[in-house]
Amino acid sequence: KVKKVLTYPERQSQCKHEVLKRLYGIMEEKKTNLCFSGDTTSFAELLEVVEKVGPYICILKTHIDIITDFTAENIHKLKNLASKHNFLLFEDRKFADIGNTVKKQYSEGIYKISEWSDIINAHIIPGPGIIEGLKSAAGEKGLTGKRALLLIAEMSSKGNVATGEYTKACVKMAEENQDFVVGYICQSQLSKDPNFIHMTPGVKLVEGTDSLGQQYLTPKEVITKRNSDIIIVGRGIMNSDDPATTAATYQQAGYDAYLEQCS
Ligand code: BMP
Repeated sequence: KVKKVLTYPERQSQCKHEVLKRLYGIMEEKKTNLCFSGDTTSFAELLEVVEKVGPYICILKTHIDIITDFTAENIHKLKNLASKHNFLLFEDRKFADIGNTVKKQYSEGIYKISEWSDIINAHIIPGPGIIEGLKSAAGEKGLTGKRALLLIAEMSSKGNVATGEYTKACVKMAEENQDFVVGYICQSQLSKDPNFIHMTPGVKLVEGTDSLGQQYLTPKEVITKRNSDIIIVGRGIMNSDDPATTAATYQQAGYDAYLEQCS
């Protein structure tokens, strides 16, 4: 039987970006390809649930702008949880403006995302200037190599237009900016190059939809059929009665699927 994907240690040694090397290291050590999307409007609740699911995840994805009780002190607590449980922070800001604007959105304002989020993402609608702008903001804070960008190549929602030529243009832009772009938000594998990781949202233990266009695939489908690398799970964990046990279930499902892929 031919192995379909490289193992995490193989990818870690073959990729160039420091953030990606760290991520593969965490995935191997903690045996997890689970990213938890902590989509709550309460920072207090976010900290509480992350304390529980921290041991099972390699990344915490946030939507910092939905939080009503934002404080720098809470960011400090979140960073401490990330160190304690060894996971990366990914602010799902979906930047989508010209370079000069996103540069400020990334580093300034209330949230100062570049100061705490290891990973961010962006739409490619504005062209490569968006990548340059974000990269220069990280550079000005002395964070070159410590911050990385994912490009949104495909989406999970019904009727989205990130398909075909758009997705191809996204792959091209990623390949031309490997010093900062480390992968994709996508629905299936777009590249076999270990310098690019694939993260897939729209994941639940049972396939289905929500009432606002979200479409769900299972961890097994995402990892073994679509050859993605990371499963992103929000409500599947957040709305469960026991987030820790549920996160462990997703971790196991995702990791078993990976083992099946690389054995
Ligand atoms: P949930 O598992 O609760 O449906 O959450 C999915 C998360 O992933 C949300 O935070 C959403 O903003 C994000 N997301 C998505 O659902 N589809 C995409 O194509 C891109 C996303 O970032």
